[in-house]
Amino acid sequence: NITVKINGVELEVPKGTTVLEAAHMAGFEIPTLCYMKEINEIGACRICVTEVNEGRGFRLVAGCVYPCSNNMEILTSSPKVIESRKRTLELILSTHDRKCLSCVRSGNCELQKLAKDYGVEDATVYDGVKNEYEVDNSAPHMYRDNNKCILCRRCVAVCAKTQGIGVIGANERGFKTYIGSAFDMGLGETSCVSCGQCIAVCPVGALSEKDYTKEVMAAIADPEKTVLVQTAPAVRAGLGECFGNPIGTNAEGKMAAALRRLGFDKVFDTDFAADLTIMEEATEFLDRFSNGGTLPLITSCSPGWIKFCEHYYPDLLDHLSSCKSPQQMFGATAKTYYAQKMGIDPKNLVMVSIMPCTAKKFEIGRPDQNAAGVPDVDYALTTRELGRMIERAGILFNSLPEEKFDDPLGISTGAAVIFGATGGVMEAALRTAVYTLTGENVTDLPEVRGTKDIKEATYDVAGNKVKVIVTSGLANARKVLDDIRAGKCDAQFIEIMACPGGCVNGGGQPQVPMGIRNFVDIREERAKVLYNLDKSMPLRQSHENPAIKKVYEEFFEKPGSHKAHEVLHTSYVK
Ligand code: HC0
Ligand code: SF4
Repeated sequence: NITVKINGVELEVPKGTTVLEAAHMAGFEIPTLCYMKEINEIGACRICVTEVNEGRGFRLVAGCVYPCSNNMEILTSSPKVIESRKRTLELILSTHDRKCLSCVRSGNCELQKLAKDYGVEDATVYDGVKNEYEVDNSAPHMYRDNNKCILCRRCVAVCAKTQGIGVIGANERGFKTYIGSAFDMGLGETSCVSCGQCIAVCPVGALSEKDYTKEVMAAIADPEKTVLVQTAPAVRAGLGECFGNPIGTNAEGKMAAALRRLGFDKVFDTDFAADLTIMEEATEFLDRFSNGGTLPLITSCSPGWIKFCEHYYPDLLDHLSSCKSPQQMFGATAKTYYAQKMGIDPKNLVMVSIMPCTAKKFEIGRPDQNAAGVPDVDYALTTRELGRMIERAGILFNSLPEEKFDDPLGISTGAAVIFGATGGVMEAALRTAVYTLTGENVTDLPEVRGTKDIKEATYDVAGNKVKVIVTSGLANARKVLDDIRAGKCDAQFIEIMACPGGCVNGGGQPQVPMGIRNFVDIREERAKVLYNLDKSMPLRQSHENPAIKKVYEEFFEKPGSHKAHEVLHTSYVK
């Protein structure tokens, strides 16, 4: 260990600790714009400059990458530091669009906060020539407005390193530098998988999802339409953050209340369809397992992962489960079974889903997702879009009562709610597969939980060895897929989610400032909400869901039936 003195506070830190980390340990935040721990350590934005003295007088260094040395003195907010950071901000703002009034990030923009904190009263001091960019809206899920980009390269790093995709990078040089795709293609022409991880880490309003809140409000106001809403498991673990609640707040009850007050005719839960997915997917797994089908079977509910597989591993498509995702199963069931039951023409039924995900916007437009002859789902909004709708409607979220979902498509089990965390789909599927084979109810399977990059476990089920692998984040998925390709994978069942940590950390979840993300594992905090909900529920196995039993009795007959295949399954594009 070495000793450092930070703003007069003496502290022992391990060798190799950066100035930024040491300051954090001592209770001081050093602001950053580009720095992402282990992902983007480029010391480029210069917002983290800090004064250090290593015996030869104080000088400014980039705190995010500069290592502490023994007896170093550190000043994190001296007049010189403040002045330097302020000048850097003025320079960044001199080429920035500054349309902050209505910017989608106004209020949680990291640049706006720093401009306020550092008293940048005149953002025009360094104004001169400005580059002007056209907004890229070619992708199905998002737009890029480089007029607001500050060249921090967080998006570039997350796309290349966390997701192993790398479809964005810096084009041109010097003052002309801008972030885009190779050959200046629109993002929609590249192999972008719509995961939205780039949006989740953007500090400003340069990247954002395509917003369909106006269209949804118009549908609600249309007396001809019955508007149903479903909410993904992970949304309840993130939505509270939009209203100032701590990371890891369970917002389920207030969310249901808010949706009702927004005017949705029925407030349903994607969790119902997650249970339905388990019935279908566990059946598919057991069928492949006992009848020599293609193994390992790989889960198919994460549309960013599906697109990734189609683009990069088309030779492995036979491994994918044919199950539609719960979002799509929900829409398909609502527009067939529920519409029939209620005597509503599916054409007048509008299905809105609230998702922690931006790839769901792409998924709703995929072919073969129209069980009733109309799209299974009409609008997929992100958690953030729902947050904006609630705010715009003047609903006081934090004072809402806790309400419940509507029947029957709001009934679910603990197995469904854990879908939103990495390993959850696997755990839920195993609960039902084990029951089917042995008649035993198992609940907690800790081996597949948690945020380790690649998790493996082997279970003994009725005398059969079943090996499973769970991974999330597409760079991790590549490793598993390369093993399958090389014939080196001996697992029978694999769960893959596109976003690291699963849907709780989806590209549509509330943005958390990097100053917090670098020190708090948001994947874990949000996942806890889901595992606690699971534990608290009376039913924790998909096959015990009474509404699921009923929908099979009245409509699908049994899992894997002809009818189920027509409505709930799909195919993929090589
Ligand atoms: Fe997920 Fe889903 S769990 S992908 O991660 O399977 O988005 O939360 O809604 O569809 O249920 C996202 C989350 C879902 C789906 C479910 C699955
Ligand atoms: Fe890369 Fe995902 Fe962003 Fe597409 S959406 S550019 S794949 S990080």
